[in-house]
Amino acid sequence: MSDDIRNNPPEAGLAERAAETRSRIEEKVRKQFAIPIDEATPEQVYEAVGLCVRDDIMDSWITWRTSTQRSGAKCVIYLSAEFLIGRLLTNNLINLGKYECYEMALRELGYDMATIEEVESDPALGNGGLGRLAACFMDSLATLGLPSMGYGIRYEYGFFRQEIRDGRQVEIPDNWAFGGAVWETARTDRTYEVRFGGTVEENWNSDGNLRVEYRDYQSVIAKPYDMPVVGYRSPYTGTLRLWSAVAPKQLDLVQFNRGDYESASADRELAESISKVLYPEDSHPRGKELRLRQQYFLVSATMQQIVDSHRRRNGDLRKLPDAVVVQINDTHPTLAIPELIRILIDNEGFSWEEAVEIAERTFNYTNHTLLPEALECWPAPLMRSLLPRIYRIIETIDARLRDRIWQTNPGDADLISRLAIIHDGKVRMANLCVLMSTKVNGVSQLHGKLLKTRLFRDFYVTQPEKFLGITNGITQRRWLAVANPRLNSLINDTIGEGFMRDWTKLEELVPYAEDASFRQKFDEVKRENKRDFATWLERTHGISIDPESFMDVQAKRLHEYKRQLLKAVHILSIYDGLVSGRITDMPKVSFVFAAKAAPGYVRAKDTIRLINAISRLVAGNERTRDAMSVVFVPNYDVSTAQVLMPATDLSEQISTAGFEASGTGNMKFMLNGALTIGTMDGANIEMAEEVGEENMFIFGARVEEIDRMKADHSYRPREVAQADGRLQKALEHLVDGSLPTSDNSRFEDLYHSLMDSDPYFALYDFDAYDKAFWEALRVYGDRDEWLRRAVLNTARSGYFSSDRTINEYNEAVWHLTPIDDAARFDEA
Ligand code: 26V
Repeated sequence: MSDDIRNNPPEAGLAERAAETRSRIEEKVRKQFAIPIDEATPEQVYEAVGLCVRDDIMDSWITWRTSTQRSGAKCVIYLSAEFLIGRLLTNNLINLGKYECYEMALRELGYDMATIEEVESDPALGNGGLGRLAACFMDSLATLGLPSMGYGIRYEYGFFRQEIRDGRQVEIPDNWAFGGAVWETARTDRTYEVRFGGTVEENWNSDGNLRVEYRDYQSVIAKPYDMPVVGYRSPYTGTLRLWSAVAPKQLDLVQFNRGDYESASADRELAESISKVLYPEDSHPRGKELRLRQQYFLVSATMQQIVDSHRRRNGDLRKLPDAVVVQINDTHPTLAIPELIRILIDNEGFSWEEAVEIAERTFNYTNHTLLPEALECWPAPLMRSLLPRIYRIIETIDARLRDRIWQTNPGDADLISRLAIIHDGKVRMANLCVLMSTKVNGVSQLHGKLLKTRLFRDFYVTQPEKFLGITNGITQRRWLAVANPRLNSLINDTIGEGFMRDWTKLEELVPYAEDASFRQKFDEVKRENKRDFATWLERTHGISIDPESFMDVQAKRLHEYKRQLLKAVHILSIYDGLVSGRITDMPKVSFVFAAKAAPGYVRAKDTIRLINAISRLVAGNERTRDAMSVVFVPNYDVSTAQVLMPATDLSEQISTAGFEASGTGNMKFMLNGALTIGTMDGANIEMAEEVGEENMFIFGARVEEIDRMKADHSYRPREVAQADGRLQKALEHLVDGSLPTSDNSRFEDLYHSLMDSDPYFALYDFDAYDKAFWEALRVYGDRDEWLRRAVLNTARSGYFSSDRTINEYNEAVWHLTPIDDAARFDEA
């Protein structure tokens, strides 16, 4: 990456600073590895550079941490089982304003920045949208100077690495920490004990206080690792604290002394397995005991620490909600609520009413999905035996809720069964969250509305003020400055650098959509990004792609509701059209997919197999191979997204209306100048409001239409297929043996899922999709018109900055004072 394209023109003093940085890097290599720099490997140089950057961060981190703590400013705790942070070196350098300096220093040492950047492992501590959102939020919180801490789990193995063998997904363990440790600081001084199992005994003292005794429990020690979160040119540095599970020391000793070596090591293994691996599912929670252990481990350590620090600093735990607000990221951290109640009652002597009141004022809950199968429910017996005290507290919450409903709606047993926390032998985590939170939000306007009218309707009726929609966002630092330096500097050269800190500035680009010379430059950026992507794809995966072709990209988790299958069947119809001669003048198109499937989700994995078979089919036919190609990019992760999105022409956002809560990939593509082909779902609706429907390719059934078909069971997919010759023919490929697979297997299950039930209305929307697709290609043929729309998409994407999102959370939910102001208060 050359100097001039990573924003900031070279300034006076750069050479001096680079020279100083260079000697610091050399010194680090000597001290760290006992070698001179010219003997260092890229890995060693990466580590030395990382440690230098870390040194640059430390002072501001310490200063701001202590000054926020002392000022007593209210702080948000973002509690999440996932933080999909991606690589940190470039991001931190850009946010610090030191990218050019380090790049120059490295160049003088004979290294190029791109090589060093790629040494860093990409910590995949999340599954998809929900985890990446948490990372974007941390960036915005730090940039906006809002006092914040993220709390999560330091999984030893993150989301699996995906390889494609014989067209199938193979999962490989991902040991990210190897090489990623540069950014962490272990805080051995701040460990907490988390207890599982055993029995609890509740006794009332003579003074009328409850004494709860825990016996025969297993202990696990939670050890925190802190990572600095560097804000963009912000004096504030936030913290991400990830807990790692270790076995308590005395565990070995007691049992070893008894000569019970086997159970000593079994217990140790059980304890340490808690933070071993991220569950690679995001819509079929499987009720696994280890997952419940993970959840409680995260929230118990976090809540103990929060109460502890508050007690030390403020003394009065009644004031906790004035000092701390907790945001629960989906239901995974729900147990934080009963855990806080437990700590307040059992350790701090609060009454039930006081403890519940404090908890209700402390927590807020974000829901990320409407899929019924993704709603977490834990078997009551499992929770009772693993977390006896927590289960008792949930039972009490549930009993009191039932009493209240019985009083307000006497005899309405149905209402009770819908609202209850414990029902049918299961603990419903979402109901617990909604009941106990101050605010409950969806992640787009549509999603917020659907929470009120569907999922939480019964709660909404009695507490409408609780519910809101806050549309997701993405950080422009990572998704433009880091991922697309060319477009970033074109924008900087045109309207100045203000956009990095002020999302409203981007719309100053709007008039440039009419400026032919600007469009030309915009086009050139896209072309070069496509070449970079093609080079990267060849180098990393040995896959070739024509950088001059139209890039049509669907990149996201693999799920039926996201309808990769609709796209795949449509590609088959194009194949047929080219072979039969029905389609003649089509620009060369590369259909690019990137997606990981949950290891146990058979239909999703089958869809990957299908896409790869189509890829071979197309490449094997001389009438199609030069007109199109189908590329499956393996191992979709944050780093892949960073090279793929800037190179995309057409972004596929084609979920069944009413199923995609928001989407955030859609926003990243938009920011990077892709046009969207999409349904009126999630945040697509708001994208259309921002850029205008005429600058997108909107198609397909709306929520109301889908709802109607679901209600009256009127949809007959087979009839839809039979009425459309092209669709019928395309579908036949799945079962007629024409698709090349290594074992001659076919795709009967996928075929029947579409023909017999098609729960996500893929065939229903096929024709509308087809028309929208050809319209997109038609517009692409008109270069000026396409570019005009592409520029407008970038220019109108500012609204989707996570800075806007975080400001909305702050105004509606958290009520924090930005640190600059708080610091001023402190001085006064
Ligand atoms: C569920 C489970 C179940 C148990 C195993 C681990 C696990 C991990 C995650 C989930 C929930 C996934 C929900 C999710 O990622 N939703 C996505 O959230 C994005 C951010 O709000 C949003 O843009 C996407 O539309 C939504 O699908």
